[in-house]
Amino acid sequence: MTTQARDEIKIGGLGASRKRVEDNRFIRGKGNYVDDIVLPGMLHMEILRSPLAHARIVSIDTSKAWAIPGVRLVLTGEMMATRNLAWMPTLSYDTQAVLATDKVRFQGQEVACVIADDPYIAKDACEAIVVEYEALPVIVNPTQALADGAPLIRDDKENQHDNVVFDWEVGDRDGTERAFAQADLVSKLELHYPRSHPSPMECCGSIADFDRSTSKLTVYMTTQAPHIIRAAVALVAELPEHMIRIVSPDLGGGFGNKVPVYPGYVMSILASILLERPVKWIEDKTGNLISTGFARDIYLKGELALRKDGKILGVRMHTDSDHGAFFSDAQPSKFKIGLMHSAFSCYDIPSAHLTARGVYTNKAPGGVAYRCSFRVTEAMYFQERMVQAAADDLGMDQAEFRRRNFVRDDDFPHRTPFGFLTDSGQYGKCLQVGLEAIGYEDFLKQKEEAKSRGRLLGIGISTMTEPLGAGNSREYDILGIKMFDSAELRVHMTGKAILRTGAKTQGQGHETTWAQIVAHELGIPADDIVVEEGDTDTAPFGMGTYASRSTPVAGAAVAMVSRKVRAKARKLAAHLLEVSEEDIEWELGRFYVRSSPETGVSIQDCAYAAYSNMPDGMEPGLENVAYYDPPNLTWPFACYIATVEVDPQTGVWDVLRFVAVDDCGVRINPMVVEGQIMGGLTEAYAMASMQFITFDAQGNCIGSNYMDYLLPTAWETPGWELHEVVTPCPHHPIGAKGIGECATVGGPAAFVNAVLDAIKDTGVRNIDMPLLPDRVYEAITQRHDVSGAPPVKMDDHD
Ligand code: MCN
Ligand code: CUM
Repeated sequence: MTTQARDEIKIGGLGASRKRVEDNRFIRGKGNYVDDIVLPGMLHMEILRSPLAHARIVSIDTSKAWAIPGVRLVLTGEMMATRNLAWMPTLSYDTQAVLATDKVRFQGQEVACVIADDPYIAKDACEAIVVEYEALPVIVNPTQALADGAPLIRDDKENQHDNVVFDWEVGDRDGTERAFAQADLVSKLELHYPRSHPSPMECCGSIADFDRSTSKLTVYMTTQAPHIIRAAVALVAELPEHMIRIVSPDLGGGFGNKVPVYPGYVMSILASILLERPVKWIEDKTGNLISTGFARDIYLKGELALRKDGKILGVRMHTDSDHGAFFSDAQPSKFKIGLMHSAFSCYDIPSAHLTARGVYTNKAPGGVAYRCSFRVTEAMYFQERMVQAAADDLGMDQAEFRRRNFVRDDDFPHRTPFGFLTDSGQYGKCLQVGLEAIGYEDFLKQKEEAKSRGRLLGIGISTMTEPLGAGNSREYDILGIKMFDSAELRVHMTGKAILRTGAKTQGQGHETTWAQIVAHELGIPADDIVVEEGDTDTAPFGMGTYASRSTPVAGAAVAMVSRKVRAKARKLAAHLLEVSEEDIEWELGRFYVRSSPETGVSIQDCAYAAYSNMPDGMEPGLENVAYYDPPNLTWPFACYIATVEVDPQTGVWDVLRFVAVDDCGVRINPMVVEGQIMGGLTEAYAMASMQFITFDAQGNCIGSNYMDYLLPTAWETPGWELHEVVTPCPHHPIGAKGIGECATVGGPAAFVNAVLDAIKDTGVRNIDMPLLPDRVYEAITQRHDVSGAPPVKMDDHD
């Protein structure tokens, strides 16, 4: 029989490198970002921020600000307190000041805000506010926070008598101790993963619009999780949920920065309710860099118990994480240090134990997330740095050491040392593809040869599997709300369709890729499907986009809702073809009679029939909704290999080549996947080589603008050589795994391992990121480890 099925690639189905439909408006300058939205009668809000990192507020005099023509409202913490809004709950069961009342606890903290006719008046009025501070001693790292007699940062909290946020542990303490007792060798490493900032091009902002006549509150805002915001506003501000509409329009990048709830959102909402006018708040770049969504800032200590033949017997880890003044990490509520314990998941290790301690410091809230599935970036960086150090300590080839310890292809499902369940992967194969692509053996020879001429070449490998796709509602929730997602599909009479999900694209291309899943399931051309996300009045409930959960969870819901629609279309087809449903077969885009394959109807015929010719008793229309609760996380795998040359005279290092082998299961859109990998690797390179955001001893944030906090341009960025391996996810309806964060998670260790490999003869075990030339030079010439932990004395190396 000759099939009449639609050609899947031609209709933009699974595997088609379809051009991103959203780019049609972006490259024409027709994107619709929060700041593009102008409402009638709209006022503007600006925030006054604290210049000091730790100080008691003696007084705030707003009289001069009120006197400026065009000023409509000046808000202080005291006024917020009368509405019970001076403090708000965080996503990690802590509280965070909306506007400071008693003290300021980090530089850049919100102290007051002004709402005025235009943003310039509001800014001038902020400057007219007089705040008298009484400076307090400042804490900028865990050592200071934990020292005897350290000043108490969170004296607002009853029962908080020190600066410890949590003390937490996971794993098997006794079993791990036994493993270490049996070890031939123990390999140790200590390092600091520095603070970094997601720094999307678009800063945060909101427009709150409260309409007294309808009691409806509409908020346009930069959020990756609009439904969570709606729930938070309903619960915290005690407004009825059906009267709240959160709209997240086009986002100019998120990278995790747009997950938390920020004071600016809350203040614009309260101001709009008080003034009964729309109030717009648009953050500036410095405001974004100093006060929102920092990531990392964690001290890691680790030990691997090793057998002489290279087998890893056990792993012990301790982390001290710096959370800033408020514990506002966005993470599943069970886990205090996110999914840090996903470390070493790709290796077959009998026992592991992790202790984690979090502390408050006088810095902006940190640890939120930046292209990491809840601390996974730190976990994998640490893992791969430790693996390389251990191979060196054993005197074993680093590729061989990994190979010996990888979980084998036939050993799935596999329980990881900390108790996760991984379900699929071909780790050895990915590594092999990478080694062949980089020409491993040849490079090692070249390296030896270069050494004899005084040149320093190095090769760094990073291999990892990471947990992407937070869900499965048994184990994952945020503030008690279970992690699942949803999709709603409505097929119109002519076979065109609209799809909505509970996720929210920030640049990942959901408008393109979700339509491809529908095309794959229903044979409706992707161009005939419009995708909408981000409006809580129309989208079904979902937990939003972070932890690369969209494909694993919302994407699965898209497949499932398409299947529900197909099941109904099958009934319509049976009716049209006048046969019973059992006699109907499906091929892409078409139902046909099994005994007579030429006799069939298209999915579009069925859609028309759903509105014009349905069988007696059938509910009209062709639409459905699916809520999807994934059985497990998805576990993509990646192998990244960098080769570098280090200049011993200056410490400058260049990337010679970079090979990436990614296995994210079935790829919906290979071009979009490659874009995700290239972007992620660029961010990884930035962290490894140049991004530097730190704090001096007074808690001043150094790196509060793009002159100091560097983003790599096309000029500095190395070329990426991409390869793929496909191991379908066994539980995802189309076999896909997440990809959005892999390269940022796994990338940094490849660069750092490569530089340390190049200078291995110095005996240096660690240089903290970023590997600035002066740090590398110091390591080469002084032959000691180089720490980047704050406060960094800027003139140290003169
Ligand atoms: N995809 C695919 N095939 C797969 C997996 C994914 O074609 N097997 C496609 C998806 O359809 C989607 C994209 O790749 O268009 C990323 O999918 P996924 O891995 O599910 O990640 P999310 O969509 O959930 O995106 C979140 C992730 C995170 S958490 C951060 S942080 C990050 C990232 O995506 N922020 C980004 N990538 C970003 N890319 C851009 N441009 N902007 C951001 O802010
Ligand atoms: Cu961890 S940043 Mo992303 O999950 O939004």
